[in-house]
Amino acid sequence: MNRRKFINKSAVAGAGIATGASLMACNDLNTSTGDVDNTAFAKAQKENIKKPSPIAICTWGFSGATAKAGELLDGGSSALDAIIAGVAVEEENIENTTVGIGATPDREGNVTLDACVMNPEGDCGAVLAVENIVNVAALARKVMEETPHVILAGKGAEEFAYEQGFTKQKLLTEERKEAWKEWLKTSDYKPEINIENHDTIGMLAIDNNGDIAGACTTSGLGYKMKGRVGDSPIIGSGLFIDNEVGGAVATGMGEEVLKTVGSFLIVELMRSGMSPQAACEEAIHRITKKGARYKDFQIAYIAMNKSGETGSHCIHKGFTMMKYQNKKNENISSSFYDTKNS
Ligand code: SD4
Repeated sequence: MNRRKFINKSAVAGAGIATGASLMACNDLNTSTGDVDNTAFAKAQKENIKKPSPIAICTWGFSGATAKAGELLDGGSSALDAIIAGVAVEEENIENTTVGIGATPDREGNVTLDACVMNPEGDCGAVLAVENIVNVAALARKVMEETPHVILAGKGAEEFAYEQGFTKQKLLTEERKEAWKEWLKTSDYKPEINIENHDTIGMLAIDNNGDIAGACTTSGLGYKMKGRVGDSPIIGSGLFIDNEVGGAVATGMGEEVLKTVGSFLIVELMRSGMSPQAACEEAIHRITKKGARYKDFQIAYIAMNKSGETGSHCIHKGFTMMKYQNKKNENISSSFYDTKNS
């Protein structure tokens, strides 16, 4: 058996464990190409999975965001509409120093925002390093729906926003300006674990139809270099959705998420049979196994699969995930890797 066929057979076995032996028969190898017949697999998976009642989960303790998304989902909104409205709560929250208005600037004093969205059809949109626009997740959705492109960056994204009717708003508040001036005295770039540099909101939702969408929106790391973009608007790293399988989203030190394409990895691990929890743990392990550097940064993942199971895992103690389902809005402490130093 060649290596490719062996991998395909392993994937078949994994999927069988996860979703029942009845699926095994549907994962026939196409003997001419050696590929798993994914169409048959997806169809069987759909038929076998009981639809959960709508769920919204998000990174950190943003209860207002999941409450908003949950209320919309319960009222029959699509997962995409619900998450755009949900994350907007934090984009418009002046107290959140890592998202939207009131965010921490780069080292030159400019607030630049990154965001992306993915819909159940597998389409995506992203905006990078955008200034003067608050609701950048909604803007990323416009890129997805109104342009032939996936990513718009900088001035181009900002100009497109005005064409689409977004208003120009000053994102740097007096408080953040003062804090930045204070920072300039040392100019010490040192993102702190679980402190204000890590409050990105990533949200995943499953709606009444059982369809999954996701969004991620952030100002990135405080006092970053001008032009720096992290993982959050990069499809596959900060966010990934496959409506046949589930979704995942990241928060924390974006450079390390980018190097391991974390969210795509989690979705692919779930496809091969892992639970959302186990898949998040493996994605964190891919980072921590590289060496002791992980001691200096936090990364957290949350994930959800098609049957509504959720999971989260992070490097250091202190990360929480919000989960809304059936009118219950809970803040759940995440499991973590570094039990020795946390
Ligand atoms: C970034 N991942 O730009 C983002 C930062 C973050 O909470 O998640 N902050 O690297």
